Amino acid sequence: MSKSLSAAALCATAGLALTGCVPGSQSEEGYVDQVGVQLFMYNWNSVAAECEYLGEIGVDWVLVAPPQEHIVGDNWWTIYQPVSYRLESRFGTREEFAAMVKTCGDNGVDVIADAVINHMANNNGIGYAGTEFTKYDYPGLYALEDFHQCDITFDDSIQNYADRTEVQTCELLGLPDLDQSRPNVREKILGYLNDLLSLGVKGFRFDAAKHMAASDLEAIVSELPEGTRILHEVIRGSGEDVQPEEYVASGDLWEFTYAYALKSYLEMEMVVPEGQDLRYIGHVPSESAIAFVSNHDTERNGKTINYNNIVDFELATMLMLAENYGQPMLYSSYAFAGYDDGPNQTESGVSDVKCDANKAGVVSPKSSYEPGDWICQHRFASTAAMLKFRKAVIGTSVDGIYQSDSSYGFSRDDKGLFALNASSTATQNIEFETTLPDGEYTDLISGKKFKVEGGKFSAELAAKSAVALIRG
Ligand code: AAO
Repeated sequence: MSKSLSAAALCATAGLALTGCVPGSQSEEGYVDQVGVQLFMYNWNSVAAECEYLGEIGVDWVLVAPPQEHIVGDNWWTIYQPVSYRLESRFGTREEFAAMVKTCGDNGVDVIADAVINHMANNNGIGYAGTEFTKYDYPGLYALEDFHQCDITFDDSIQNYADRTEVQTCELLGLPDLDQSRPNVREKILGYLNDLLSLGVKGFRFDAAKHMAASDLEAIVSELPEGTRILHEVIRGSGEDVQPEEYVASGDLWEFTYAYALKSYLEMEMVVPEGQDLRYIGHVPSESAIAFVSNHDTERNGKTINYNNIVDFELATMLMLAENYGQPMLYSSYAFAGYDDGPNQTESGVSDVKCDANKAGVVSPKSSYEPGDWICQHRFASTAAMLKFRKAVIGTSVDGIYQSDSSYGFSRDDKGLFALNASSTATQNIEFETTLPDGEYTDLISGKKFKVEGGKFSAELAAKSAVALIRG
């Protein structure tokens, strides 16, 4: 059954007032021509092993997990509790990390490291590399005075996300909150980031950026070498005082609203609301936005499509790559039974990733996965096809938007055309005017030929399928 949501309903889905929904603008500035991938929980040797393929299909950067020493345990989220800035973790040693950065660089893939600089571990104990610590005391790094003691909430942890002071000085999930306005804290953070840069890392995802004052992050970033990439994680929250746009001055931003909208469109088998298109769903200006289908938090909290609906995951990824909003980030991960479940690991750390690839390096999507399976979404044939499409249409605009029933399509000037049918049951006969000149075109997804005649494109689209045409 096809359903359609109004633009206002979509914005409400994303937790926003309609007035907050502004067009994203495509610009030649920034990194909009690039495509990244988050390889979640891949150990360093496994990231290195994937970089040759990533380079071949045209992925520009890979986001790797936080590399610093963390608390011990099987849960995936141990890596978000730093104990020290030693590069020794369940993903490998400092040497393995450095070798991975080099291999990826040799294949034209930049490494961006997830930097957890908002807080330290909420625990007492011995870290993965053997560092002894207690909450608020991490030997050689930070002591009690380096942390905020907010004294606003009953347990010092954030209760009210609408309150800026609480969000930025109380503890996120009870994690001891570093005070980034202190010279000692800035110096230690910069020491860590510069150490990673010295190994060839090209940039950072600032984890929990919302919980650090934008001005403190600007001060830290201004001390880093020019050209260091910064990607802020600031989840847009309705009615919250701290909004993503505050951080644009010092880096790019994940646009969560875009990912939520993709889920709505595809799962509800609907077209994009009349008069709207996906470019109007992202709020952060296109040149500063990271568009994505899913990430490691949202694939667990139900806000975005995950591998359990692999058909929609694939279609959403295709649509994102066909569009021109922001810089797309692909996502690749493992199957899990419960929220906390980490990937398979042995005493020597997270097990190597094994993608069930054919000779061409391609992995086929499966209708179901066992916990612990690596999905290897980045190796789906449709992703490689869409990266080719993206390359062929780079710099063109999205125009001639077609919306009907469950189908949605558009042209990319005189270079390409993309169309999809979101219905899970019905074949759709589509026909629309296109800016493509008359002639024969190849669908990069199926390899089939299609014609544009009399300025119109027409096709029969099977349920849950897409075409991506370029000339030839
Ligand atoms: C673990 C345990 C906890 C324990 C803690 C300390 O699970 O029970 O208290 O240890 O002992 C990860 C895991 C956590 C784990 C943590 C530390 O996710 O489970 O805690 O490691 O090991 C907020 C932050 C955002 C953060 C997110 C999880 O703003 O930065 O919470 N994400 C990053 C990482 C994440 C990591 C951390 C930070 C910590 O990506 O993996 O945690 O390093 C609203 C707010 C958001 C808020 C969310 C969730 O979002 O706006 O700011 O994110 O709620 O609380 C709509 C709404 C929007 C809402 C969103 C999501 O969009 O409009 O307002 O839905 O519901």
